[in-house]
Amino acid sequence: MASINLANKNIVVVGLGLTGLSCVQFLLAQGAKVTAMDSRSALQHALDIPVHLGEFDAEILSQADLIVLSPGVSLQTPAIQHAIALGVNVVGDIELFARFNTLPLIAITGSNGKSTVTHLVVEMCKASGLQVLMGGNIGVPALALLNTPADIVVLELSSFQLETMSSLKAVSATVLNICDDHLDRHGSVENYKNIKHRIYDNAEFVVASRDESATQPSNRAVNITFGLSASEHDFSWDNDTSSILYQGQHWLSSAECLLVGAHNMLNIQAASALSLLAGATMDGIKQGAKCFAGLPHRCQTVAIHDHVRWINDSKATNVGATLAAIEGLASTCAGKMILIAGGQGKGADFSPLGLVLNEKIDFLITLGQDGGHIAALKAGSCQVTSLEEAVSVAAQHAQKNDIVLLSPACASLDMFNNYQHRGDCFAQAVQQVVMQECTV
Ligand code: UMA
Ligand code: ADP
Repeated sequence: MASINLANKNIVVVGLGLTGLSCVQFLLAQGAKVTAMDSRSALQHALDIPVHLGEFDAEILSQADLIVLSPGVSLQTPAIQHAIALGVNVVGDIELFARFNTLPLIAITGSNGKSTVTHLVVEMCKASGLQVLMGGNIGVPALALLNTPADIVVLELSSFQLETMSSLKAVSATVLNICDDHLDRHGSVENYKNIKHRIYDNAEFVVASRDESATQPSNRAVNITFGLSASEHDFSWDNDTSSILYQGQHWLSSAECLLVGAHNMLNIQAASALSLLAGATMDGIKQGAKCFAGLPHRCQTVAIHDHVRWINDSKATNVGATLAAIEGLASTCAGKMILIAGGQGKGADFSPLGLVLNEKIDFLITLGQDGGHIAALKAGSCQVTSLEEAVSVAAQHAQKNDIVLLSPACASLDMFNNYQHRGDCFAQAVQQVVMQECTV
């Protein structure tokens, strides 16, 4: 895709978080005339450009040559829609990145597993001797990666970022899975899926799940599939030997990997396919898969006390992630499964949790804005008002060989700054319970 001449263009950057700041820096370097906006009236900044705080100024937006929208700001915001109606072009940072990037790119999206697969791909490429850059939704704005020498860029992309992007050209791209998420922003799961599929538009190679048709593009073939079902050609899973197969042959046993759970075996398969198609070696891919121990707040054991395992899966911010955690852990649990869930549901339908809550969870504790909707799915569940109380109730019920799992199926923002804060509070509350018990 052609880069664009931004010199002397009147460009408004909306949202001054990580993305907005990276856009301002990039656009100024391109010689653009940059104005910024943010709804936070008390925002502190040191920018030497006009900055409008508080309600978005529709007049300024409608006179822009281009609006660069942060992913956290909805395209449906009335002042943005007004500007679009008047013919102003609106893009996100990933569109700007796509226009200026010159490196081969691996692009990853999906409802769950994005960060895990992104890190796996980075490890696999590095172990193959490639110099790798990583960014996107993972916390490093994509534009900050431009002009850094490397062999390949790996981007984690959210639906918010894909919604304002049309030119990305990946070597290999995937939609890992689709479940209800961000429906408060995207309206319907169909619209959410279509936005995710933009990642395939100009991709050279496509990686998708064999077992989940919603991940497969409708207008082109998938180059390598992954899945738990059998496949003679691609990556697959052999339950009898607990190993990943490639083209029907044993490739990597789960016992050789630090990651655990069926969902992570899928993540390894997807990352392997993406890396292979982008030029990584089979040896490097295998080495990367073996050495990656997983990320904090994703099915992370934070304490084992009196033979009770406490697991922090705070990053499970939607139903699909919680289902994957319960399915993955229940098979390893010799005692009872106690689940702590709830928070901000983002408009999701919780009913897919019903069966698993009743078959695999022995005791359910809920909290937060939408905790009541989850509690309603299982008789005898307990609703609490804080995470500390949830941990204390769990401690009263837990016995030898039990697992206490925080896997909320919801966003954290009703009670915490973010999922990391929620996970840290959980780990702290668990430590307090453990210490109290040790001193009794
Ligand atoms: N803002 C407004 N008006 C609004 C909404 C936001 O002015 O209506 C302002 C806020 O006051 C704030 C700024 O916008 O000053 C925040 O911008 P942002 O929400 O777009 O966040 P960034 O700091 O730019 O971070 C974003 C991603 N955040 C979101 O998409 C919400 C980060 O993903 C990403 O790491 C970063 O860009 C770099 O690419 C985080 C995330 O939560 C991890 N992503 C969501 C997820 O994974 O579920 C999609
Ligand atoms: P994302 O970046 O998409 O949020 P993460 O890798 O951070 O994904 O994992 C988020 C949550 O989803 C964690 O709770 C994790 O246990 C769960 N998860 C990871 N991979 C998968 C998968 N392939 N399918 C379902 N859930 C998953």
